[in-house]
Amino acid sequence: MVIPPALKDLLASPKNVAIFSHRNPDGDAIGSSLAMRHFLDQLGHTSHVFFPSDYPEEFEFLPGAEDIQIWDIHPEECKDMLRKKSVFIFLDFNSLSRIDKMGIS
Ligand SMILES: [Mn+2]
Repeated sequence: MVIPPALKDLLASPKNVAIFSHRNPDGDAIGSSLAMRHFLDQLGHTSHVFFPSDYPEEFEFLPGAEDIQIWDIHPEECKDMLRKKSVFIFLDFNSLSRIDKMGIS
């Protein structure tokens, strides 16, 4: 994998990372978010995946799916966790409005 220099610099020391994807997450949102989480964790970072709304049951088997944070279900817990994050990664967005309520809180 080729990592852009600016991203490589950012991730040169351990970071606490939030990974976001869109409301009504589909397979590409879930797969890309969890893959990014596992990649970052392997590099020694701490990361969590945040979705505005829940994902379909058919994706529960994916490694790490049980640890995805759902804003609609636990907004206060999401806020507490997000306050500690210093790097924010957005995956599978064609419009930032799809972040829904997470964007205005
Ligand atoms: Mn998608």
